[in-house]
Amino acid sequence: PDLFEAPDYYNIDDLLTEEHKLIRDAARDWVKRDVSPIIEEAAQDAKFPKSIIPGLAEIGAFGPYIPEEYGGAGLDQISYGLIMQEIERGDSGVRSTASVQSSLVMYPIWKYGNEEQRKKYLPKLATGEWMGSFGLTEPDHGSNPAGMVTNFKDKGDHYLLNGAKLWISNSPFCDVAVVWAKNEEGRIHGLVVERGMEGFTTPETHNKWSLRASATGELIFQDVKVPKGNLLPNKSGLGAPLGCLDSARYGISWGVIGAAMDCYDTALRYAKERVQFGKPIAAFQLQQKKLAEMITEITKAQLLALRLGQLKNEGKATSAQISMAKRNNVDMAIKIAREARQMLGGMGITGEYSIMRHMMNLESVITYEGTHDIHLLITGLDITGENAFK
Ligand code: TGC
Ligand code: FAD
Repeated sequence: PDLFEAPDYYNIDDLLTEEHKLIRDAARDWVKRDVSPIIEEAAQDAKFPKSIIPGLAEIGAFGPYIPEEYGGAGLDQISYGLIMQEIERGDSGVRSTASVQSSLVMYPIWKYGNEEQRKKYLPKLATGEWMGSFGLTEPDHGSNPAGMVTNFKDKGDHYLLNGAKLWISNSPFCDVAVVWAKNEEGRIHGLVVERGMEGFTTPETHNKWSLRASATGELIFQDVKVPKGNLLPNKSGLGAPLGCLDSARYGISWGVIGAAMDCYDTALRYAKERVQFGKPIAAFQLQQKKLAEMITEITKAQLLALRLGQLKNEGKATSAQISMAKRNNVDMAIKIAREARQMLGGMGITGEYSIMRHMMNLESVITYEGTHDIHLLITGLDITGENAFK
């Protein structure tokens, strides 16, 4: 099939460096070649396509901004965003795998780990030889992770970990999991749990209608003996996992632009070709309204993400600014997917086109990494000083 173009209505490319464009184009080419042709079948079969792991590593999707000395790509935040955009043009589930590996597994090991931990884990995670997962959410604690009950006790030469995490991306095949748990004083710490540790299991969650090409599951800990050297020593408290989320949410604010662009491209092309009542449906005002609003919203989202990327590069982006971009851009993408799907009529519900898959995927994206409502309340707290969570 004729694969995507990239709408750039406000010449945003002129604001990118040559390096940004090279990195973006390499990711785009790889997605066209290695993801788009296989992703529909993977989603229909509800299987994560493991064959794409080396390709993800090659385009720098595992640890784009992690320094090269640890195997990362050593790129800036805008490059990270552009890579996420191109991957999610293919599929949000594939982008999820990259987000988790980079921002939720490599980032905490890099930022909160010691040198020994960085050297042990980061290079293997960067090549995809080891895949990681991130365990924060629990069956009874989703939006409110502070209430978590997963805990560890100091047993002298090791920790004893007990509890369970639910809705964990990559869990069924992960080699390592960064797990957030409370110590005996109730303080939250990150622990690196490795597959093979006795009492650690990762059952898969089946029957999802969303992110079907991404494997989701549980992390269950029954008296797991975790070596003391696996505790991330340099940061504790809820702020530690929330710091990782800031990085992943930022990547999502770019990623979903890719999904929206793919829906828009597809709907525009279809509308020009599909003839009803003697003219292409693109000639009808109602269809033009949909397309005009889509490109307007994509353009606004691009500018928001780019400015946020500049702030991140300068170390100035606040968590509340990141929440605003995640919330706005995911909402933009899901609305575009819903409108674009209607524009394809009956064809829109089939796997011949990517739109319905994007639409269903985005139902997860609007829920994970902080729901639409939670991000609104973060903005509300930031502008009023009143905390609606407490
Ligand atoms: P609160 O009292 O506000 O804060 C506790 C401590 O954390 C600090 N903090 C942050 N630090 C870094 N980054 C942030 N974004 C931070 N937000 C807060 C804060 O300063 C404080 O530090 P200290 O030193 O004073 O202790 O915490 P709260 O319990 O009231 O909760 C606030 C709330 C609701 C915003 C937070 O719990 C939240 O964001 N909830 C949503 C949960 C969530 O997003 N879960 C995501 C799980 S991972 C996932 O979904 C992966 S999907 C796969 C993929 O990415 O593709
Ligand atoms: P709940 O917190 O129970 O929320 C239910 C509803 O109540 C939501 O609409 C919410 O907005 C609303 N609500 C909650 N609190 C408030 C409030 N104070 N005010 C107003 N409304 C409120 N987690 C991980 O740790 N790691 C992962 O890798 C991961 N991957 C995921 C992959 C998928 C496919 C999915 C679906 C989820 C994943 N998650 C992961 C979990 C995700 O982060 C949670 O689902 C999300 O944080 C919401 O938690 P919950 O599902 O328990 O919903």
